[in-house]
Amino acid sequence: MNQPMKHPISLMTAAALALGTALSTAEEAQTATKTEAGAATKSEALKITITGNDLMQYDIKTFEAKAGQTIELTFKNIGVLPKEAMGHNVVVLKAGTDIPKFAMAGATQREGDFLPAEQEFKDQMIAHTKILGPGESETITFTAPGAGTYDYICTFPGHFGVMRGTMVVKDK
Ligand SMILES: [Cu+2]
Repeated sequence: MNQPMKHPISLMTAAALALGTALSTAEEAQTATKTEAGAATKSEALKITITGNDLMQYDIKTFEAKAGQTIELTFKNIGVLPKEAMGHNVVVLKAGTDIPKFAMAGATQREGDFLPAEQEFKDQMIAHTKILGPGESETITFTAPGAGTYDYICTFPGHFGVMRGTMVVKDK
């Protein structure tokens, strides 16, 4: 080992360490921002906006909430096709709901926002919007249930296969 080599290496090490510190500080800052934005305290309402389009796509396919938290969910149909052909809703279901069975029961209910009429299916809904046409939006407010994973679907006939997402509820 000769002396002159030592110096540049230790400089590089110092630079790498400094860079590492800067990076981890940036990461921490990012995490803190995320926490403030996404995981509000239990008493604070979670405001979330989901859109649906003419390709039968929700833009938000999963979101997180806390048990007992108030959720203000705004759903917007951003498509242009007529409501009769491409209407959408958001129906949040209880855990364990048989989705195909539920959606089939709703598919015949054109006058009832494609929501099942039978009580056994009504009991499986946590919250729902109406069927919305192009440019329409609706905000619904409900309380996040206990910790678990809950599906939400669009019950317009033929949509539930692709138009679905999950609400993940955590205890803390
Ligand atoms: Cu739909």
